[in-house]
Amino acid sequence: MADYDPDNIFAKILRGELPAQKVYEDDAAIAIMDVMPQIDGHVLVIPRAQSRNLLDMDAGTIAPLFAAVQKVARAVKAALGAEGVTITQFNEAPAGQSVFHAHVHILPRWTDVPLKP
Ligand code: DGP
Repeated sequence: MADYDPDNIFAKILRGELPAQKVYEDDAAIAIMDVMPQIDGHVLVIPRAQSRNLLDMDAGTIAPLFAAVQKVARAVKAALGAEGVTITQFNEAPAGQSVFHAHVHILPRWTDVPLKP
């Protein structure tokens, strides 16, 4: 696996060098609105720790990251009146990863609302 590159977009957002619509933060992670949402309310949870994806993440980063994911998913579901929540996470380009700082997608879901292609 390639090394972590500190010049990726999410690292720049974490450092405050690029803007983002931040909806949550704690000591371990931030949550921002996705700029290319697959559905209204699409949020990304991004650990502050420098990991390329889940595969190189320290064990100590995983628990607080997924605690934040659960908190944000519950809040998104309640705020938008969603019927469910899809949570996805991609590891390396062939698996669909395009930004190489770890992140988790939170997608509120409704029975009759498909994801955008
Ligand atoms: P992926 O690496 O495929 O898991 O998806 C990366 C996601 O990040 C994709 O849904 C689009 C989103 N994204 C890319 N650039 C930016 C950005 O500059 N700001 C925000 N908020 N989201 C971004």
